[in-house]
Amino acid sequence: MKRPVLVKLGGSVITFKDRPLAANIEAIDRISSVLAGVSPLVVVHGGGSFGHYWSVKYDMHTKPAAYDPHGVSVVHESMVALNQVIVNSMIKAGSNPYALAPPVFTSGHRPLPSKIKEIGAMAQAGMTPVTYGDVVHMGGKKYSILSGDALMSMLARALRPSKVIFATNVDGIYRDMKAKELVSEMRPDGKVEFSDVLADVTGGMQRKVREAFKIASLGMDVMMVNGLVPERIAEAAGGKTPVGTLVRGRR
Ligand code: IP8
Repeated sequence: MKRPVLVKLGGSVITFKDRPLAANIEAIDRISSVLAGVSPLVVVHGGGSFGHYWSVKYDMHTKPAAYDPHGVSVVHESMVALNQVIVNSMIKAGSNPYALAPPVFTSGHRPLPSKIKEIGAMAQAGMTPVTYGDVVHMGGKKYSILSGDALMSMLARALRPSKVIFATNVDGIYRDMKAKELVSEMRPDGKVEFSDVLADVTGGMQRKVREAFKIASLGMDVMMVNGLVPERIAEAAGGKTPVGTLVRGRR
């Protein structure tokens, strides 16, 4: 059995973060072409100017609370809409994507192990499960934003992918933000400077790095690459080390 590749497409790659509800179709299509050559594969995507735009408008966060129910609908539907763009692009590129909203395999923020196993089985059988950050029910009137980065850790823990790739709109982790000095390799306990990094509703780059460290601590290598140069995703998926930051899995 070949272990799957797990890829997160960050919102900064698949949408224009400074323009509400604007998908970066060109970037999505280019990434889809690359992903069509990767199998088995599981894809997670972020919210960018869809989910994050509405989460800010409705003041919704990762903290479980009784948020405006209308906001819950709007945020969720915006993610479904973005997911449709991605899935349709993947179909056009020749992949067999299968969209799964997080509540199919989670209860609140907790994984449903038998359901995640099915995701693995689907990937083995030639489908590409595609899930995304979303707003999820936490019980009663409470809801919470579950980020795609948190889903990455959850899926990595259960599926033990051969490669874990985070695609963002930057080349990787920088040692020094001002000098833009890229860290090509680091351990999950390495120091990272965050001062200049803007956080979004779910924590932006800081959360990504935290989740990458978590996954690396479980023994898997994590590659952070620039998704606007999709060949780097292909190289990382194919076992090469492209321009980017490799967070070495703890052995
Ligand atoms: O972009 C959050 O997912 P992320 C999705 O992976 C929403 O943090 C609904 C804001």
